Amino acid sequence: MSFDNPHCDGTRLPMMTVYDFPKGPYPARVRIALAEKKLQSRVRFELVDLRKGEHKSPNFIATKNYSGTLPVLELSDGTLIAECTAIIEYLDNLDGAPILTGTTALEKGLIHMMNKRAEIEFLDAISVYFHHATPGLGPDVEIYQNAEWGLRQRDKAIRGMHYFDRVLRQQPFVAGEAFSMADIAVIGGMIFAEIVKISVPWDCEALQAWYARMQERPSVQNRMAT
Ligand code: GTS
Repeated sequence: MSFDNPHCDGTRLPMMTVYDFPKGPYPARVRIALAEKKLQSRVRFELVDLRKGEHKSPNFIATKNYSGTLPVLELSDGTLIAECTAIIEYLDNLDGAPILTGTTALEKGLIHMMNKRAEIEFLDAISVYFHHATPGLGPDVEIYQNAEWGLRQRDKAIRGMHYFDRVLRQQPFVAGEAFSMADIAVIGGMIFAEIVKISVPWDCEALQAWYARMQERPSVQNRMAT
């Protein structure tokens, strides 16, 4: 166990490692959560180069994440937590004062529903489009592609944008009245949409206005600073 970072009260807290690809939309979710929780000084980032397929190497799959995806959080005792939602849940509850995942039963239920919906209907759909209907990570990494499936997922993601636009016409944040990990998941989708050049439909004004507000948050703006 390493205790590298002096805490403000002089105590030393154990460091965590994030296996990361800084420009990636999924790693961005964890970077934003770390900043919202002011935990950046508790982590070191270790680059896993997706373009070289390092996340699909037998060693990475055997020792870090069976699913062969990023990000992965490694605790100082070697415990591994993969999946953005699980990582954010852990980080948010570390200090016993969650601000991203809800405190009441109702908040938790709504946040988890909208977070999952953001993944299924938007972010994951764009990811499938990227890997199947564009060159993706290149021929050495993309060993199976199905362009028709990818294009269907692009259409699904655009429908998802219209859905979140309707949601955001009714309420200021994706899961209600407060910023949460569900907003972070939709931000991940917006980042991925920019990368693959899927434009936000012109009539999704509430989604655009919400994203402009999100981009003003220091956690979103400075997510690649570390
Ligand atoms: N369900 C996973 C999660 O929520 O963590 C998905 C993670 C994921 O797809 N991560 C991307 C990945 O590893 C990283 S990035 O595209 O955002 O940079 N993709 C590589 C691949 O081959 O799927």
